[in-house]
Amino acid sequence: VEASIPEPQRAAWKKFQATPFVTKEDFEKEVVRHVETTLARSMFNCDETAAYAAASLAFRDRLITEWNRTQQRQTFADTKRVYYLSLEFLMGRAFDNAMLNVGLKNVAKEGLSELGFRIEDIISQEHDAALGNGGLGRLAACFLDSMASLNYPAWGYGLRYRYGIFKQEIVDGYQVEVPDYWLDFNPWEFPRHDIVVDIQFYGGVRKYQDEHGRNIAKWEGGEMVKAVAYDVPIPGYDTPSTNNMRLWSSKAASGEFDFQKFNSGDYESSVADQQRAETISAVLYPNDNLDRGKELRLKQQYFWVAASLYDIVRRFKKSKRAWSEFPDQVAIQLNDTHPTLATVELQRILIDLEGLEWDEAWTIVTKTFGYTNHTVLPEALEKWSVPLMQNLLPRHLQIIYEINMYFLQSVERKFPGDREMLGRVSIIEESQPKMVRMAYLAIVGSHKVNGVAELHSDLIKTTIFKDFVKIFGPDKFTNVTNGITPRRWLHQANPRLSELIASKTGGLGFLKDLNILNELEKFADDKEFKKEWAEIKYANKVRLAKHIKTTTGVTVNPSALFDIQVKRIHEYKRQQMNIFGVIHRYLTIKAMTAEERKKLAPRVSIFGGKAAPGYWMAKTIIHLINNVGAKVNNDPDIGDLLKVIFLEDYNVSKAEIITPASDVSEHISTAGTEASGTSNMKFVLNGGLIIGTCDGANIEITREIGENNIFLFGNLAEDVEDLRHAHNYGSHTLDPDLLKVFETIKSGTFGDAGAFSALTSAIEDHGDYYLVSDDFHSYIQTQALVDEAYKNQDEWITKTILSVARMGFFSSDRCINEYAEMIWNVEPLAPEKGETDGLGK
Ligand code: H53
Repeated sequence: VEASIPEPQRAAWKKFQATPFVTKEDFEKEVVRHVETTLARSMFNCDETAAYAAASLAFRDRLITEWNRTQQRQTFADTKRVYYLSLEFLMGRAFDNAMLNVGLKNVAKEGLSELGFRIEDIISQEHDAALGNGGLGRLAACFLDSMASLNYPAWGYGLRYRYGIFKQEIVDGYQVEVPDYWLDFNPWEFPRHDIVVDIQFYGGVRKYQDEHGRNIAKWEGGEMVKAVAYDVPIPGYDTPSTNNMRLWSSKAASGEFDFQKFNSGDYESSVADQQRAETISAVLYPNDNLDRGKELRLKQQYFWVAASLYDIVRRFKKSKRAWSEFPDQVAIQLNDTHPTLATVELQRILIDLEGLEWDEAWTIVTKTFGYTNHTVLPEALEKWSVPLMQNLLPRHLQIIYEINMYFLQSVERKFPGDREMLGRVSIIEESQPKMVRMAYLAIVGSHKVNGVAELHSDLIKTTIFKDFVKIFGPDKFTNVTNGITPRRWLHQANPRLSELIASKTGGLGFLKDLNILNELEKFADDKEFKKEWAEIKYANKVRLAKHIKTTTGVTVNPSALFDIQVKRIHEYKRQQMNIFGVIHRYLTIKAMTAEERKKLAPRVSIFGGKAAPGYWMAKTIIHLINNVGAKVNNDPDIGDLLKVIFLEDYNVSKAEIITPASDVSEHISTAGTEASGTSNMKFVLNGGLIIGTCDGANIEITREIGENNIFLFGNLAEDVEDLRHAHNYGSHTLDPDLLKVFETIKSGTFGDAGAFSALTSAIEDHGDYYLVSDDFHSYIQTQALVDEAYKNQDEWITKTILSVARMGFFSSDRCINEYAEMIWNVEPLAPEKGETDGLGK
């Protein structure tokens, strides 16, 4: 407030306030200004990198002006805000998205052209912001886009990793990890050196009574680290609303470095302090769906959560409201259990720092938080060792014990004498060492818990969280099926398809209300329309074929059926089943007569995805795919009938090229293991069909688009447990076709046979946990159905049109509205028409 300009002088501010450019000329002026002043270059040394930098800065200035107005509007309106806490935001590129969302891509295109550049070349200069592993991080990014586009007052809070997810290189068929140093030049962030929070670690707790006889707990000593805010503007589509993603970066509390130590000759330790602090936000852990319990990860979690809550609480306190109103002003969503310590931290702030009573504080906490669960995989459920937490966060551990005590007392009241129940639901697992079960803590600390697809939300209620449904009642548990933003995943990735749809549905309105796609149904048999539709798919396949050629050297035929599986490499996602199927196809073709071969639809099997660096089995799958490719692609007897491609370094910007080019994509996880999946939605929205299991969102996609338009196969989730039991305790006979594939691998057809023994023996000798053998036959049969169906192009195209027409449900706008209504209780705050600043003047 003190920094506020007094009323008489505000007129000058208003007169000279920044005005976002709208014309091509103004844009060009801004670009040239940035080249000549910000970058200190000129027209004589402006390459594409510099042009990208200047054009982005021009848009950044524009965004930040709207950002300021949006924040002022929200502050003046003083309504409830949402805070989305996520350790991952897999944003991809920002420039193209910014141009499209503010509706100035054509202006920029023409402006850049007049300055001597092609916009595509400029867009491709940008390094992906890859602060995430896979689905969870990309979902957070889609949610930010939707929240801004729907005018919700919402902030994302995350960590500003110096290194995002590693870059993947394939060397001799093996994955090699290369660091992703992405911050070299990032025009999309604003450092806020004035927004700095002190974060405490280690130390101890002193308990005493104050002069009023109240019990006080004081967390003292230990280590201090600074959290510095970096803000990234998030522009909404077709609205001036521009939200904020605030990322925290760690810095040594003592400043840059300790000159005293330095001067006294202790150079090494003066740098070490600084480095230890900066390590906290240095790197994104590269595991997807796997918890490894590393101390630095816990440090990251607390660092981020404590800084974010300090910020949120500070903002709330400015309004001078009573604490009881906190949940009316603040909704915090926990994206998975990673930010669960936030519930404990808020409780600590309220009781230790603000002097509230335990019960009053805990009521505020539980009303504030919502928790989204994204997995049932046991290896992904976070647990922290009690000794580790005792050391790093002694006060928080005490509070967790107290939360648990009150919780268990309430369970005891509800289920008197049920000691087993108490053991099962306790937040503390009585193991050696004891562990804090973060999912249980998140449930107890939130008012709503949601899964991310119907099957998944049902599963968590009947399996991992069954007891909690009995304790809290079923209403605490709900479902919000995931979605994707049509702005990036249709309009940006597939501009021609978007244009065609716009020409038939009366403009780009479908990007704001995806149900408008429904109007395409009437063109499902329209000859002219189908022709254009097919031409666009073909062009997208040509684009991908070019990418394949330049990155792998392999020539693929764009008329072949493109069969794509791109996602993190994981045994549960079953890329191994896919590559075994490819080998089976190879063997089948080899055994075919020339006549039979003529009838076969040529196929390109395309894979992409990263393996966690420590996940040996996943790396072996990548190795096998590459070796199969090397063999098949060079077999003159096979020619165009089959090609096998592994695309290096799958990421968001590559997904924008890959997704529009599929005929079929594979979503073939063991039933009950993939919580939702979101790439399935992207592929269908871009006019590709799916081969998939009855898992995650595949089920709802089927419900929406109709079972004639999807290739489903395999065992159902409800049968998985029995099958696993039979593998281990009954007789386990393997599929004969699969055994032939194994024989071929073992004979050395794809190089060193020993290299792949872990893959085959997981199935032959170790119980086939992911049911590859059980599903293999139906997988192969369904692939044959795909072959047959693809031959009838006319029907195939109709299927893809009908599917796209029925995908409205999977917009992330629908999800966000559901969260807003069911969980957050927040309303959008739309800018008024003609509004020019936050004062409404
Ligand atoms: O979250 C996606 C789901 C997907 C699920 C994924 C996910 C991660 O990427 C990482 C950790 C985790 O617990 C879950 O695997 O099924 O679509 C978004 O909800």
